[in-house]
Amino acid sequence: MTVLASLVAIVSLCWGSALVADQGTQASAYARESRTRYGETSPSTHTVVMEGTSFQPADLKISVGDTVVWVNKDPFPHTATSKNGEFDSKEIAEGKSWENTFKTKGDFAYVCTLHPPMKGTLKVE
Ligand SMILES: [Cu+2]
Repeated sequence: MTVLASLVAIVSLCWGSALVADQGTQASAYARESRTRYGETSPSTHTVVMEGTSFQPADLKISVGDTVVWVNKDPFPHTATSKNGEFDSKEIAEGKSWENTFKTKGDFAYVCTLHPPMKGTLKVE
C-alpha cells in the first residue's frame, strides 16, 4: 500500500464515522421532536369567566391534567362548587380568580352557591 493510499483509507474511515455520528444526532433530534409533536399533549389551562351571573362557557370539556381558572368579572363574589364535593372554590371576590387542576376523569356539575341558578358542567376525560 502506498502512503497516499493509506492516507485516503484513513481519511475515508474518519469521514465515514463522522457521517454515522451525524446521522445519530439527527435521528435523536427527530425523535425528540416527534415526541413533542405527536406524543401526549402537554396539559393546558382553560378559563371560565363568571360574568352576568353566569359561567362562560357553562359547559367545558378538558383532559386529565388540565387546569381550569375561574375568573370573576362581576362586581360581587361567586363560587364554583361541584355538587359531588370534588371541588369548591369558596367565594371568589370581584376581579379575583381561582384555579384547580383536574387529575381524575369525571363529569362534574357545579353551581355558584351564592346564586343557585348559576350552573356549569365540567367534563374531564
Ligand atoms: Cu354567584
